Amino acid sequence: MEMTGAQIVMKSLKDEGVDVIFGYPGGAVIDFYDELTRTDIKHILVRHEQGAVHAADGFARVTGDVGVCMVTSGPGATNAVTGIATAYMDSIPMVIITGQVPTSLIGNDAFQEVDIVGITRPCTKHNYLVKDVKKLAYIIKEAFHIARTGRPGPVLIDIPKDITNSRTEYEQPGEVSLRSYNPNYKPNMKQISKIASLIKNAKKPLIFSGGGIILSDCSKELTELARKTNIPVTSSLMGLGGFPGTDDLWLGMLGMHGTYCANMAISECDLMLALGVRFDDRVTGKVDAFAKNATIVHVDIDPTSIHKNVPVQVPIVGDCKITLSVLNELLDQEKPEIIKPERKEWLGQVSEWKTGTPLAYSQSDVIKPQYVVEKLYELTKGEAIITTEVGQNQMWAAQFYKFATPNQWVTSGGLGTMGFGFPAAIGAQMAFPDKIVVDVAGDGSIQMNIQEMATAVQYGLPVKIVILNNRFLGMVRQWQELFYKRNYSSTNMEHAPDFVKLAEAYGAAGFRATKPSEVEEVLKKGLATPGPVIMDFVVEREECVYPMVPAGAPITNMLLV
Ligand SMILES: Cc1ncc(C[n+]2csc(CCOP(=O)(O)OP(=O)(O)O)c2C)c(N)n1
Repeated sequence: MEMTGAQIVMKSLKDEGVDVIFGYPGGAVIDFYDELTRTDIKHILVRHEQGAVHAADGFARVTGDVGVCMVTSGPGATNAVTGIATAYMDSIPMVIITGQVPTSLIGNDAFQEVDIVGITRPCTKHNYLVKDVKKLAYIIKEAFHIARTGRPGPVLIDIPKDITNSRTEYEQPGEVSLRSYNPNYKPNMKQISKIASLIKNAKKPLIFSGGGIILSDCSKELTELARKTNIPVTSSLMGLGGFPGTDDLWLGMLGMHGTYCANMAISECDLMLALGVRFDDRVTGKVDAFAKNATIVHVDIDPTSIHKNVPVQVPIVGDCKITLSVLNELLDQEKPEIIKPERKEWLGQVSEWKTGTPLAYSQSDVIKPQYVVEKLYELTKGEAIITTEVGQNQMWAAQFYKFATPNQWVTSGGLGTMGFGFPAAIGAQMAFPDKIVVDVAGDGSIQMNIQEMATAVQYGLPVKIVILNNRFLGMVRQWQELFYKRNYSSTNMEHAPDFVKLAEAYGAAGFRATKPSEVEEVLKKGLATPGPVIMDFVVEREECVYPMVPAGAPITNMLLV
């Protein structure tokens, strides 16, 4: 059957199982938008292209599916770049469709022309400029395949306007086969038996789990392994929720704002099982001092991440889920007492660190941000999907909300993008209309994409925003306090909108708490109010996130409360 490029795009999206896309129209994509009305694909019209990409990203993070967004050429495409880089850094499967000027005008400085393929080459897993409408269907299929397989990531397809409205005989594309791209899922069996014997002989073993555990959907296998072997677990920011935050073996997050216990344990362990992690500098601190007594096993789907930042003794390239299932089976063949020793000394030491130096903050007559997160955890019974902005708000959410399940924690870990949380929450809420979705925000970050309030209102998405309002760019102010002699250069944010009125201006509800005694009441009211809500908590201005490891220091050098 003959079809236009625009029709092929819609058919291909349907064939990939896409039922929602986030986007913003313009001349170069107007044919797609025209065609969209003849499909049952739901389109969410955001207010800024960055919002569209973060929303598709949030959708992908909570569902594990590919998130899809569509933006126009030129400024539409460049506005999307921050979102694309955010997804790339956190390995999130996404397909971004951009419009492009007609093929004949490419390179002519045409109106709204930009080389988005060139611009996004370093921050996409792969990208395409479509030059032939006959290849369009296959390219889309390939893009989805690349986005969701191996180490997932964003894939961009740039489609010139003439390709969109030219016609071709449509043929269902065959299976994707790429000579140069064959991710290796199956781990080396010998290496896995090596892990089993290392576990048997280790006195002080530790599991360090990362975002790979969430992406490969193996939280169950990880939990089984830890409980079967009595090995304590810590994780990176991206790994939160991969292991139940309420389990006795859970030590909390490690790294710059990790728990005392996790940072001590990683420094003292003799065996580290690093699963789906990339050894970010926020985790390792000074690399030479990182886990220097440990034999490190590193399992990752991406061969280029192995030995990249930290030398490892047992590298395993493969899928975490397959690796852990095989390892669990192997361990089951051994006597239980060998596999699950009491580990009295090690677990005793770990528990001493944990109870001796827990996450702490002091109460006062001003609202403490940590208290707000603790109350939020209590009132949502730990079951909400939590997205965050970036800064202190993100770290307090990571520290004080105990994530029990994967895909419940949505944060920009790699790029650290302010303005991510709210649109990501919109994407998450689209995926799960009946779940409670809360964006924990700073007063600075929320102003970066607050315009999406109109989107939330238009589509009736009941996202709740909890602003920890310190009238500062808090995290930068904290660095200035601790390392720049309190020279608070350009971090004062006293001039902000009245967030309650702002919510109302958009047609949403707003509540404010200024005293600790009002926190619970405002949270209860905010959570119970239908539709989108802003809850503005006027918190202690100069509260700091602790523990804190100064940048580049060994992670045992923690500044405590
Ligand atoms: C787009 C972007 N610009 C700048 C930064 C640098 N930065 C990191 S944290 C931070 C402060 C965030 O302030 P706020 O949103 O008020 O949150 P708080 O730290 O006070 O919780 C800044 C400016 C960033 N991460 N992202």
